[in-house]
Amino acid sequence: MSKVAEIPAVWLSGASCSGCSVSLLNSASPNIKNLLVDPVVPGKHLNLRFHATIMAGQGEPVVKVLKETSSELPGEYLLLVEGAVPEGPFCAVGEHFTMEEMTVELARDALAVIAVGTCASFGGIPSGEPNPTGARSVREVLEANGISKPLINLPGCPPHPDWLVGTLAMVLLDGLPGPEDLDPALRPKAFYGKLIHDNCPRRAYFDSGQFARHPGEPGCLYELGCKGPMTYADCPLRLWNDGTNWCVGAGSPCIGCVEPSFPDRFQPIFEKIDEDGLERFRIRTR
Ligand code: FSX
Ligand code: SF4
Repeated sequence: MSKVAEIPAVWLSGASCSGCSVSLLNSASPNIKNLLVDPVVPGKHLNLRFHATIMAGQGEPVVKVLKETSSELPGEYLLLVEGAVPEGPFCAVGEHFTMEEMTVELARDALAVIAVGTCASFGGIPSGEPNPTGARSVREVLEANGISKPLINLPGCPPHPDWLVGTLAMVLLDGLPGPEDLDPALRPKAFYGKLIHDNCPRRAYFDSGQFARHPGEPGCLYELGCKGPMTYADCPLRLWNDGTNWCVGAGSPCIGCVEPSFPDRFQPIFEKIDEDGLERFRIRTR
């Protein structure tokens, strides 16, 4: 029987709602059992050594696994982080380490870091104004600590499971993505390369000036706060919940959850973005 290579991975959870984990658990193909137990791609299996929400173990023994991963497998493991990273005492891993310390320690010796979700990628909701815990994105924490590890951002509040599973499959098949595979916000272009607005089934309404005035009405949802014209993701093509539907398809404006501007610059969610919001969006974007 041919040998299956084990790719070690550890998953840290910072300031978040755990929706990123829940979204991953909803992965349809492969399902979560396939992902954790079977080879993700032929000959390569992901060995998830630590994930606080889904592992059976607890207490000191599992924190030991985390520490051993960095000391015994330097340069070999993937570090996945969900949630933003608050300042010292506001978030802990086990009883003796802050989220910040553990993120820095594990990132230093990782093969690469994957920020799962908008909170980890850009700060997201936990770092929204006034940000009392000083929560930062993984990128900010790495930069502040002089760590220049390969970093992939997979935003979304939460991210589509395919974006993570597909990225893991790409890494296992072809190795780490090159700069040409990522956009300036370090998102894989394969999933975040297209503007929502350009693939929206309501686009003809927008072009002909037919705007819905109330949720549930036909028409373009721009006047109801849709951020599709500023948001890059493949939701209208991929759909969610195993191809069932997506936000705009269900009558809700796109809230722009994959963008660095989310949530502060895209608020109020259900109001048309004003000129000030548009300008701030233009400044930070491509
Ligand atoms: Fe953040 Fe993840 Fe939003 Fe929640 O855990 S990206 S709050 S859906 O889920 O970190
Ligand atoms: Fe664009 Fe949103 Fe209107 Fe769709 S509903 S056409 S994404 S503004």
